[in-house]
Amino acid sequence: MTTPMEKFIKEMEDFLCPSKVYVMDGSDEEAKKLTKEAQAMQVDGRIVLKELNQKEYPNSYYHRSNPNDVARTEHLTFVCSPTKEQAGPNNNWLDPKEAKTKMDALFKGSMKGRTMFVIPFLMGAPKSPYSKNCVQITDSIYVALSMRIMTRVGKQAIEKIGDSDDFFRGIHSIGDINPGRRYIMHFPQDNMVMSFGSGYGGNALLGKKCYSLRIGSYLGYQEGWLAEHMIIIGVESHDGKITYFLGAFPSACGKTNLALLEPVFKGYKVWTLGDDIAWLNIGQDGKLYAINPEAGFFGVAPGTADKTNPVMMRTLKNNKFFPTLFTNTAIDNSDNTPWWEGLSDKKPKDLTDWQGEKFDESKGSPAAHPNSRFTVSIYNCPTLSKEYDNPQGVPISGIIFGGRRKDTIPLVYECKDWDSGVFAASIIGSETTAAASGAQGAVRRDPMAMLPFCGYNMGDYFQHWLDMGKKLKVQPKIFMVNWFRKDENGTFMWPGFRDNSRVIKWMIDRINGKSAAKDSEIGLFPDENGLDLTGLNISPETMQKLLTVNKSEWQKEIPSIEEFYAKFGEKIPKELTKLLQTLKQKMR
Ligand code: OXD
Ligand code: MN
Repeated sequence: MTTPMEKFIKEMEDFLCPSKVYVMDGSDEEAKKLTKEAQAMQVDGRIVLKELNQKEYPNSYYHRSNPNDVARTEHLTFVCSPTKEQAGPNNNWLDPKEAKTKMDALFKGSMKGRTMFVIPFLMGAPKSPYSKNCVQITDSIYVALSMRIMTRVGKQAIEKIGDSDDFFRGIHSIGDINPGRRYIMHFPQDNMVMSFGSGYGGNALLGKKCYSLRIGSYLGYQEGWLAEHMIIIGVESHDGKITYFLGAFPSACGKTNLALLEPVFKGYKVWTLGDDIAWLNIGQDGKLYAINPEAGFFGVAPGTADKTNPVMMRTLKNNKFFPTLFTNTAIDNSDNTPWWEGLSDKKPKDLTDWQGEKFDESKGSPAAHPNSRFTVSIYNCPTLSKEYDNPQGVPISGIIFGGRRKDTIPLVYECKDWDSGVFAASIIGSETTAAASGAQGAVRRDPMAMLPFCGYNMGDYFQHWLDMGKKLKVQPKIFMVNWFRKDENGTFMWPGFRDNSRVIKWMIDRINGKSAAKDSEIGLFPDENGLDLTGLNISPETMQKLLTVNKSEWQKEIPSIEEFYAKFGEKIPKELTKLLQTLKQKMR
């Protein structure tokens, strides 16, 4: 008997016309074989993988992409639900029939002369009741190898899927890497994504943003759970107790640094469970539980260094899981190691830039692409939590939301209850960065850091958050943070990085009822002794500025929140409209 998975593979083969079909088993031998093949193979006029210095960076390989394909392309990303209203103003929408016709025309015969890789994979641990079955088709060996790092690929997935028809279908082809023929189309009702014309992680590793967030958020809405753009960490305090947190920040706001943080305090330790995506379910005990559906990090390289993220540097040089990939960084020719801005204070003398040219500083552009990335297994992370594979996930006590704001938003405040937390998260604004193509530095509203990733109408999504709160017997505390405030001279006021652990320590004290807080118009602030600033050279005036509500800044903020809410019309839950009115009155 043919299983639904076999039927899908056959249909794809007949439609895409590859010269070969290869079903991945996820073994180490397979990874070695594919890595070797990729080193001998040219795609789009470039060798797919080059070996890096194996002593400095064991098991590491270098990939350079087409310069037109270096980031997520939100304007080419569509959610094709039956109606435009279901997709909401937060998504580009196309009628599903029209979208399929368009994509079929691009895909038909697109794999001629290429290998069609079939990647059976799981999002989540095999024994988890919350994990999901998936199959991706791709004609990119780079994508196939990356998927093996980022998800659980192969036998375990094939076994779990068995003869079931219940699996996500991801259809991907790099086509001719032409932005004019590039689309990432989501079909939430069909549990399917079709992605054409890009090999970039966020567009092509379909388990990541496409499935785990856009399709996942829709499934969560249907099934009573949440798919979120969040890190998961366990923070061990001096008493040995571990408090689990989620953290949501828009792309490139230091999420990965926070996920691998080394606290400044003795006896404190951060255990890492995830740096990008969390799936949240309500456990039998009424608490919120989180799993990380992914199995690797796809992190931004620039800015990663021993000073800013020593644990990630150790992860990248750890050779346990094979291979680690670096994409669009520069290369230091003196020793064949990857290099990026921020890695060392001094620039190496002989660099090849991310486009393969000899680096010429006088041109004024960076050597590594600002969105250059590493793809590395989470099992290489020395601070990986022993609960990472726990099928039930970990119980969450605190949720941290933040954005990159030079003004308005204080360093930290605690929301008074779940609904105020949902409100605060629904109005997050952040200055845009290089993770998505388009203008950089403008403030855009990015509720829950999910604006580019919510696979349905965000008004319904807000309601779903409020409803989840009602179902929880124990609601985690919700905190808002902003590590990025600047003074009048444009200098960061808070040191950030490891010192962010001071803020987290206060949160743990709040969770355990050990620290008082001061009330304000927006929520609760640490009182005079709340934040442990031992050993930090920061003036009381700066702390005062970091922890106050500036009414005139908020007054400027409110119209843009109103404008954002207005886009969703009646879909914005009444509770949130009321909270916005209250905020407005308080800021008068
Ligand atoms: C990412 C992103 O790649 O958020 O994680 O853009
Ligand atoms: Mn992300």
